[in-house]
Parts: sequence; C-alpha cells; structure tokens
Amino acid sequence: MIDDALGDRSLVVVSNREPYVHGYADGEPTVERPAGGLVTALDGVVAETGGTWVAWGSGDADFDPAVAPDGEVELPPESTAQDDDDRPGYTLARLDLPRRLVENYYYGYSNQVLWPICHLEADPVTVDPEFWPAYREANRRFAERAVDADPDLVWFQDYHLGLAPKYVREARPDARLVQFWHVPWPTPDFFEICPQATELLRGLLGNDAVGFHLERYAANFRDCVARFVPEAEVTDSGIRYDGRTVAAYASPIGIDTERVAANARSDAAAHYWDRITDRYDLDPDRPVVLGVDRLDYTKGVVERLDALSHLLETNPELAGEFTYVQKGTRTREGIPAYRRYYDAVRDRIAELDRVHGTDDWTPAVYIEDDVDDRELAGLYRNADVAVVSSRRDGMNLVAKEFVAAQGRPFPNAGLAQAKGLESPNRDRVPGALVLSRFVGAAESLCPAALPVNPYDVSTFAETIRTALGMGEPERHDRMESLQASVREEDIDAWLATQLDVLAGASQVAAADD
Ligand code: GDG
Repeated sequence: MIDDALGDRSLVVVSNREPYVHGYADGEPTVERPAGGLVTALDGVVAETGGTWVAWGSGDADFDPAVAPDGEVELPPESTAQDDDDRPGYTLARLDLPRRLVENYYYGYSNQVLWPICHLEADPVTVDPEFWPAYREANRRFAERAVDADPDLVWFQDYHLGLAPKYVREARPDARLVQFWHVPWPTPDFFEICPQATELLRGLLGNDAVGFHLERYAANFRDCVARFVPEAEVTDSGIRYDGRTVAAYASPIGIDTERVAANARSDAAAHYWDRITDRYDLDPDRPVVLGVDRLDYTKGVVERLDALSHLLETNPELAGEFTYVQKGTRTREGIPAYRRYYDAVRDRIAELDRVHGTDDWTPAVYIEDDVDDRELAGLYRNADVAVVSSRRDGMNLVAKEFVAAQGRPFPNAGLAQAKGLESPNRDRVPGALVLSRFVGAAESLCPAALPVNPYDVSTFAETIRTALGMGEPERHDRMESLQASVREEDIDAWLATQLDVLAGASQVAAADD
C-alpha cells in the first residue's frame, strides 16, 4: 500500500515525540518501543519507505552518544516495531533541545497556549513573553533537520509544529508538505484568544494540506484563515495562499482493532486483571465502571467523579452495587494546572470513598501502575461500563479501544435471545459505553454509545445508572453497532487517506465545500 502510494519519493515524518527512547541501564543499551497504535502505524510507513523520522530526543537524561551518535540512529528493520524483514528500516533523527527551550515551547506555548485554546478552555491559557520565541526557535530547528534529510514529502504531526511547515516551504518550495492536527480546531471567536493567531495560521499554510479528525474542525480552520489571514482567499476548492492551494480536510483517526482485540485476549491481560481484583479485593459479581485517562483537565475526570458522587447521593440503593476503577496517567507535570488537576482527582476519589464507602465496599479505586497495552486491554475487557467524559477531545482513542477489547458480540442478540438461542462465540457480556458528546469519536459512536454532556451532572449520573442497568440483549446490539463503526474507521483507513493526501492523489482540496 505504502510503496504504491508514495513511489520512490523520500518521506520525512516530523513529530514532537520520538517513537523509540534509547538509553542505558546497568551498562546495557535499552530501548523503549512504541506502545500506541498511532506510533506503530507511522513507524510502519517510515520503515517501509526507508525515510527519516525527526523528533525531540525526550529521553535526554539517558542520552548516550554511544547509543545514538550525533543524535541520529539508524534503525534496521529488526529494531523497528514492524516484523517484516523486507523493510529497509529508517533513520531516527533526534533533536537534542536545550531544557529551557523545551520548557518554553513544549510546556509553554504548545501546552499552555495552543492546547487549551484548541480545547475551548480559556482559563488555563497562560501567555508568557518567552513562550512564542521558543516555539518559533524549536519549530525552526525541527524544520532545519527535516530539510537536511532532503525530503520530497514531509508529514508533520500535531500542534507542536505549527510553524515548521512555513520554514520547510521557504527552503524547499518544491516539496509536498502535509500536517495532521490531532486536537480540535476552535471557531474564530475562540481562536482570537491566541495572540499569534495570524502568524500561526501563516505557518500552517506552508503545508499543501492540513488534516483534522472532523469536517467541523476543518471548517473552523478555514473560517479562521478567512478572518485572520487577510492575504489568503478561502474558495470552494481550497485556500489560495502564496500562489498555492492549501486543502483543509477531515479524516477521523482510528485504532488497530485486531491488535487491541488480541491484546484483550492475551494472558497478560488476564493476569493483570487478576492482580487488580486481588489487590483491591474486587467482588467478581459487582459491576465495574471504568475510566482510563491521562490526567488532563480536558478529559472531564473531575466531572465524572462529581457525577458518580451525585449518583450515590440520589440513589442510595446503588451503594455496594458497583466499583469505579480509575486508571490515571500523570502527564505534563511541569505545568501547575496539571499538578492541581492531579490533586483534584485524588481528592475527589478519597472523598467518594470517605462519604459513601462502607466496611465491605470501596466505591472508587485509583490505579497509577505503569501498564502496557495488553494490561490496559485487560482493564477494558473486564469493565461492565466505560465512561469517557472529556470536556473536549479531538477524537479519543480510549473509547474505541474499549469497544475493540470487548468480546465479539453475537449478531442480532436480541432476536437470538427472543428465540431462546445461545450465542455461539460470546465469551463475555459486552460492556456499555458512556461517551461525552464533545469528543470527535461521538460523531461515529453515538447514539450506540450513550451520549452525555459532562457539565450536566444530574443527567450524566442518570446515564451512568442507565448503563449499569442495561440488559444483555441491548448490550449486544449496541456493541455490535459500535464494533462495526470502530472497524470501519480504523487505523488502516486513516492511514490510506493520509498516504493519498501525501501522494497528492486525493482531491481533498474540494472535500465538502
Ligand atoms: C490526542 C488527542 C486523539 C492511556 N493510558 C495508558 C495508555 N493510554 C493510551 C490509550 C490511548 C492513548 O493513550 C490516549 O489517546 P486519546 O486519544 O484518548 O487521547 P490523547 O493522548 O489526548 O491524544 C485525541 C489522539 O491524539 C489521536 O489523534 O484521539 O483526541 O487529544 O491510545 O490507550 N496506554 C498504556 N498505559 C496507560 O496507562 N499503555
């Protein structure tokens, strides 16, 4: 697929995070391999083309020139995540960025200006005069490294790299540049909070195409260009800018469904679940409500805990009837708002247990283990209800992974049960999914997933109660539909679209206008 689309053009992927973190432990070289489906998918593309991946060398504490001379490491095929020996492998070009620069461009501009603005959160926006120059400088360095690799095609990932396309364009007017923006894009009325709205958009317009999960985000992007970039012209066939046409296109990202399903069936998944049930003394007959989140204020974890607390206050008969399991991952701890959020989550869980817990029932448990994808799938598979309640989220892969980790539902289970038939390949009653309306995934997963507004605490609580009480036939029917959606918009479908756009084969410029 990849060779067909890109031919022998040389590809450079540019992302903030690196796919492999090399280091040393006990005198031996170590490598942390990519975990998520996205990194694995991108890794496959770069490995197949023998291209270059440019990224910040975030493992710099362990950085050792003997492992990665000059910040570059050749990854032969056997050392990438792929198992196909015909791939040429690729070059991982690491940027060893100074700590101060990282603080200001990554923890600063990227995550205290762009991240909150894209998620429609005005309060956490912090504008510091050092942030923007650092963002510019970091983007310049990413761009320089990409140009060094002499690319025909450059594929930028995400919001850390809003200016790099402009810099690469200046050096390589002939190259084809594409960017995928993994978070939402806000309306012009919100985006104008960004003090550098125009410069940032001009940076992104260095691309030939900019991709978003939803058409709504792409439309917001076009509206922002129309409002803030006077020299650009937004037309039905794309954005005319600097003598070129730039497309804003929609392409919902998905997951590797087979991989998640296999992870969920693995021994590691079962063992991890056994460990958790032992450690927290979970009663096998008591349904589990699950939340899996990076502890980020956009993920609506506090709103979810408030809804659970409201649920128990207003429905005392539910005491002892379920356990809430929160898997949390600390994130961006260099930023005060994230440290406060972590404390707020821990406090809410402790309060839930103090107020509602009894001698033989703990309403909520908090897990902070470092788990791999198979162990995580063990949590997904054993949950009776999963709740994803982001205040705003570009797509949300946790919702899709939960769906893929459930046993295959029996087609038309309601009918089968009415006829008294057993479901032949069912190994477990599927879980139910409660999903915020404000995540990209809601577009394809609701109403089969129960939609919620995380700000509306009483209706949210009521929806969790509905999910807990959902009967087996309805669970099967809903899960059947959810799995069909997740399979249809999977990582391969997303990748195929990106390769078309990179190759310039797709008429994305005219999409949906
Ligand atoms: C951004 C956008 C968009 C989580 N905890 C553990 C763990 N995870 C993995 C999940 C999932 C990933 O992290 C989280 O992905 P999300 O999509 O939910 O959210 P973001 O990190 O905010 O991602 C988002 C995405 O980009 C892709 O475009 O969907 O909207 O915000 O894959 O499985 N993995 C392991 N242990 C954990 O404890 N192994």
